[in-house]
Amino acid sequence: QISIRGIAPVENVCNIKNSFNRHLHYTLVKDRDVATSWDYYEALAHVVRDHLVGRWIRTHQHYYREDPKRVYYLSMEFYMGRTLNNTMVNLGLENACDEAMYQLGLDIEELEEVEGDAGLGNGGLGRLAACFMDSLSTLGIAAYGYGIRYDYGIFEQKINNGWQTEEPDEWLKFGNPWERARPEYLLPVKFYGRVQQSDKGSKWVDTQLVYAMAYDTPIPGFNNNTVNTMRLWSAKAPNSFNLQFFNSGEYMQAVCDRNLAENISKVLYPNDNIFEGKELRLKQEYFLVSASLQDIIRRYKHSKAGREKNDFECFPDKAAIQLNDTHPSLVIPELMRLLVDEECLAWNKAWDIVVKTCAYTNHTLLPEALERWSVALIEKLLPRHLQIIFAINHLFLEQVKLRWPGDMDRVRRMSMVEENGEKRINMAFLSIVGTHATNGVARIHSELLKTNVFRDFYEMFPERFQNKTNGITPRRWLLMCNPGLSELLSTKLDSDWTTNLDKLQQLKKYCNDEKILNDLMTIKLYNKTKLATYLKATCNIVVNVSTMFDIQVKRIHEYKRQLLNCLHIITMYNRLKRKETEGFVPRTVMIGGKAAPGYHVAKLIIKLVNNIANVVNNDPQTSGWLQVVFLENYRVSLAEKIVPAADLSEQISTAGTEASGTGNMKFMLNGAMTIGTLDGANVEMREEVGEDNFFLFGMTVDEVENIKKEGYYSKMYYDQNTELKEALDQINDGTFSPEDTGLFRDLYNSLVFDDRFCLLKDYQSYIECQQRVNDLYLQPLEWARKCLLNIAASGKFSSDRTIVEYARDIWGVDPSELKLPA
Ligand code: DL6
Repeated sequence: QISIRGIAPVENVCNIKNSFNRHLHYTLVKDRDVATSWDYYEALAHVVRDHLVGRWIRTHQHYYREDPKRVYYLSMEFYMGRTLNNTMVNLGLENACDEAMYQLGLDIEELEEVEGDAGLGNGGLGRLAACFMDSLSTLGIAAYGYGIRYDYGIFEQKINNGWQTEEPDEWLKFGNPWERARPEYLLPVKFYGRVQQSDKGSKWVDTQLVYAMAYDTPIPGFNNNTVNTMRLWSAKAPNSFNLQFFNSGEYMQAVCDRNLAENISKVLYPNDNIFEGKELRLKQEYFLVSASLQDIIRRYKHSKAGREKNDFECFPDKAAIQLNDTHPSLVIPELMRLLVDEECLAWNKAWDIVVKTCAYTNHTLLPEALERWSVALIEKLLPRHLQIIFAINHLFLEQVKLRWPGDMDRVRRMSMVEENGEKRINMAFLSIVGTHATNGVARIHSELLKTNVFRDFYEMFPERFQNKTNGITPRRWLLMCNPGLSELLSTKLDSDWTTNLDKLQQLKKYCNDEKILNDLMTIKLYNKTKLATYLKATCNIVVNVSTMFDIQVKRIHEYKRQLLNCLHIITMYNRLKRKETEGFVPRTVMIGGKAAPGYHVAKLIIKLVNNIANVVNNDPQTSGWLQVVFLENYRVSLAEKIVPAADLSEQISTAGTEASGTGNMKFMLNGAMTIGTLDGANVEMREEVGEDNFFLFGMTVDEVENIKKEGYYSKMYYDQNTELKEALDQINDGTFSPEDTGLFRDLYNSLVFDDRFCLLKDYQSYIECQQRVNDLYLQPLEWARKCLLNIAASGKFSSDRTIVEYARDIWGVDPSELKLPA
């Protein structure tokens, strides 16, 4: 395989070597006799970072001078993964660094492997934020990401005897060369206390104080010298924390208790699509909101516009705040509090500013994921905010009454304050009312927002509802992770295809070019071999690269239906046991993903996959035909190895449950075929590539709705389908758990007697579709042709396209093609 890394100018290589040696010596205080691989990685990271600094400063000088409207992306998660390779790619330093390391007797790929992932996210929502940061910089938009610098990111998953166990993610253990702490800018964040009412207004008093300390990470654009900032907040106790202990002489106690305040940014909540309702999480959300808004307002007041006008009149013209799900939705009452209580604006004026400035992205329809905070908890932690939320709700419901006089049921349905059972605030309702735009993340999802969960709100504010189909950054998810394919594309397409991904369409004309189809298959085989080598080296798993790599990697969740995949594996296994091998394509099925630590069913699913693997992989009768692999500790850096190696991508959620999915796009871009339902972005992927080039199965959203309305009895499908019954009975009878025959009974019962996500109904259609996958794989050229067509049709799913749409339709800013000086 030829590398796309070209030839670097000699002087650059020389400079990099000098700089590397200087950092090893002065920054790391090591020589080559004692340096560890981490030292080498860190020295190289500093070399690369040095190239960022000038661009970073100049970008912000440029923003200060030009005073463009700023875009603020507030997110509780930024799932960044590794930084070194991405920075080299975006700055065009890859070749020179590669050569310099080579000349120093080091292997750059080995150094890259030393870096741990910045795992400050759970899954799709956090990774989307990371892709957006890359696109915002690449598009020259004056954007800032605001989040929390968790000391511990998403846990490390270990598999012990088939079970998931969690270990803390100590990502900061050796330091983080990419961030810059700003201890000089501590911002105060208040909690608890009470509200003092007087004729001068409301005052929040007797509060507990915590400081937010900024850590800045540079976000370079691709080849445009723009470097934006991701600012993450870390909690610091003030010196006055627990003053009563200091005063009473309990110095040790007082110092130890500083931890209580600093725990706010200690650890990421490891839930994906599940709302837990814990006080510490609410503290985290407010911590992000309060610190970020203070920073945003400070920047506005110091900007040209803020200084000239000296009021908030043009604040919405100068700042757009995007809420990544409802997690930062306290922005709405907090900005009201700042404008009304602190800046003394009239309520209506302030409300107008809040609505014009903020916008909300919804990422899920699952009821268990929607944030509904207990009123009692908000009252305790943020008493003034609760008053403000009540006032917002009151004024809003007055509008509802005016618009639909006498429709009290509608008023009850639309109240942000839920009164049945424990009183709760529905944060999605607050977010729709307090912003000028609400968007879903794929067309089908955005439609469902309007017709299902938020139907009343759509009727009230139809103009606020939009769609912004998700995307992924082609820099990380193609250029960086698949150099072989990138090189092939670069020889066939216009050179700017990485920033104009629609140009992948130009590939279409090669769909019958056998040479190119063969090249494509050679690249795939190379990527499969690389993954195989990695699996052997890291987990001692041997896989056969001439089998079909059938891959499902994503968080483990019932709605994503990893169990449907299991039913297919068991069905294949049973057929092989019956010697039905004719025309059977040997497969390696790989499943990976983390389960939320408190989600018992998800953890049981992981155990089942591992136990099935145990049985199938040790059966000499099926050996060579079928292998099952559970991929431990699935994360961004592992995805970068898996995605380019996939033949088949499994996107098999029940229609109407996956808001978008973004893994599906990564596989498509890297030339895998998709087997999937009409759910999330699958719908648009299929539309782009054409129905002949997508393996579709399962019910549509309407069919799911209807079958549920009519009364869905999954047991009927179990009774009627012998292969399905056989597989389920095996799960139940201990075939896969001989040491504890009842182990999977709960899984069996939930499928046969409840089956919330309709696996049994979709089983037959899935199995038949998998047969079509099998049959196509028997025709390698035809398979390759469809893979090529998938790559060619994936341009829409660049996050650059997504961000251009946000910029135009929601934020009112223009991308800039200006290349800043290096
Ligand atoms: O929009 C990013 C991503 C989607 O691609 C996934 O389909 C969706 O499940 C995920 N949603 C969440 C919701 N979390 N909460 N709350 O992670 O968003």
